[in-house]
Amino acid sequence: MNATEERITGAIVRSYFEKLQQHLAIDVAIVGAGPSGLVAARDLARAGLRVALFESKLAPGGGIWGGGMLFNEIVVQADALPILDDFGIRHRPADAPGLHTADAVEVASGLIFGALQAGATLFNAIRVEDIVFHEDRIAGVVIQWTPIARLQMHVDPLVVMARAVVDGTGHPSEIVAMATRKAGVRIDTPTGDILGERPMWVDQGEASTVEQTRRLYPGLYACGMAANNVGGGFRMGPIFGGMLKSGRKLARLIVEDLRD
Ligand code: 48H
Repeated sequence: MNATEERITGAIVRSYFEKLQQHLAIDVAIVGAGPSGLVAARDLARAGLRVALFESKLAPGGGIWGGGMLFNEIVVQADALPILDDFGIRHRPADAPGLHTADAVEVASGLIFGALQAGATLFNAIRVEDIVFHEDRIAGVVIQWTPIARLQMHVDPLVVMARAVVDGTGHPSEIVAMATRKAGVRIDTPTGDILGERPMWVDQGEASTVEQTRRLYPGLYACGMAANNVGGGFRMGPIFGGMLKSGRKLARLIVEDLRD
């Protein structure tokens, strides 16, 4: 009979290995588990697609947790409340027409739980450090443990192949930057390149976040602040309706594209 210690380790190793092995070639790889990526992951998983989120931090949730300047409340517009409702996340009317508040910790944990319960798989503490580029198509992500990247250890990465790769990395749009800088591809913007985020203008930024959520190149999509940065939109601060709606729109687009 094995000692309990050995059985615990064995259970974790076998279970994680199985999870990883089932996600070496998937339908959708979402890079970044912020609000837009988490909403997209839930909708895509519910549509029956095999979805994995890769999050470089230990805790998924991106910029939700801190609310506005560490006041851990966020604001959501009325038209995005159905998305919070789908996750069972509570909200309250704010003392301002059309605006509601929600506890940032409940939103972050609720979105994470909802995405996983729907069937998406989340790999945390894993950083996407490169993309796979095959004959004019983004075909997967190159992954590495975050601590290895942080310590700058010379360790080669592994690869996950995906029919769709989503840049959900927030402000820097890291994955689209890799596509334009390293693969040299021209993406679907007026210049063929990333236009860059503009200063704060809430209404404009919220609208453009959703508008700019789209396919940028075969196999490559962006959502949330990454989409906004790519499309040259304004920033909007701690209001999250645009991020939630961006995730929902992205999932719909990918479901349509992958059906073809
Ligand atoms: C793996 C990575 C990598 C990588 C980054 O920024 P996020 O919260 O994402 P969004 O776009 O869904 O939400 C944006 C929102 O939080 C926000 O910042 C707003 C509304 N700002 C307004 C304003 O005016 O400032 O999350 C992105 C996630 C993070 O958790 C990163 O750790 C992760 O992506 N990430 N994960 N590999 N290479 N790069």
